[in-house]
Amino acid sequence: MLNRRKFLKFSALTAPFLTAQEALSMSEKGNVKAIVISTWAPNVKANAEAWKILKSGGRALDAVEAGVKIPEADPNDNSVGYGGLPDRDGKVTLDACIMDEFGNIGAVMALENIMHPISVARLVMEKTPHVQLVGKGALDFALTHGFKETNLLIPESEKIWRDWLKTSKYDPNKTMEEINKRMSNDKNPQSYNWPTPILNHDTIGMLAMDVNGNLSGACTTSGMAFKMHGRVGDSPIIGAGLFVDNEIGAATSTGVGEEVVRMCGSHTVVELMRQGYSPGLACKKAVERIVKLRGEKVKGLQIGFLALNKKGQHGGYALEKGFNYAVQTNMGSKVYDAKSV
Ligand code: SD4
Repeated sequence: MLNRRKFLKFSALTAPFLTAQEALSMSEKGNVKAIVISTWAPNVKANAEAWKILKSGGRALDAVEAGVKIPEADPNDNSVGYGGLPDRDGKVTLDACIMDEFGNIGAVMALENIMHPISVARLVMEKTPHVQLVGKGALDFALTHGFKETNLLIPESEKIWRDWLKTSKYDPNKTMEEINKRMSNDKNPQSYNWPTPILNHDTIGMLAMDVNGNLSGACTTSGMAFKMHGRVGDSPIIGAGLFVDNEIGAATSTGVGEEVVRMCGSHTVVELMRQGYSPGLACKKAVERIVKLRGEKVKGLQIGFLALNKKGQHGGYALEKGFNYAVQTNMGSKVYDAKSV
């Protein structure tokens, strides 16, 4: 398990002008330098995998696919892929999407039993005339292309789901709080073998720019724990959970997807960057738009945006405290705390 404190933390500044932090990944003369950024601190591991490709001159698209496969296969990440918390029927259903510098897109939604939904999403993009496949159709497509079925529900997730069934209350705000409370009363909390407190929001949204200055992004998740079977959030929806415009920048989101879908979150962030806002300020403006629209309804919910522009500047902003993100450049790996409303 990653010790988050091992990493230097910086405050995510969001001034409209270029901040020291946002300048970090730019070269002095404005030459393109590769960079990869991901939602949530534990994804330094995902960034490191993506970086292997970027540093050897590889394509951003290949980097983001390889990068997000790390949490997809990690049972310690309870919001992504294998080990993800199930829906209320006890099924782990996965959502993922990918977008490249040419505007090519692919997504899968409510996909079951496949360890790497991001690779299926990429195949949807590259091998079909469509951009999205859902449920059984997505599974059949994956199997046709050689993916193997795996049971993604690990015993720890199943135990937490069975515990949740006792009350069956769906409240994205409180679900994890209640589980964590119960776990701390558990005589043998280590039986979960998970980091505590358990989070409901380790979805990975990854954005990368390669040495040629091209942008790509990927987003993959098991979605909100104990969601209705068949529910799809923001993560696999291009424009909501992810958006890339190779002229401007890229953005991704994490948190309660319903609120992000409502205002086409990631697309909004990219459009704000087009208007001249820095990545951090664009994310802030998007969060403020949600607050203006929804007011009390989003009180206590977490929603976080992360953005990268063509200059390699990055920034994030969230509704609630606690959102952080990981950055990897040739200057190393860092974790930043994003500011919040
Ligand atoms: C969703 N946005 O399904 C996702 C959840 C999330 O970390 O970000 N979890 O709504």
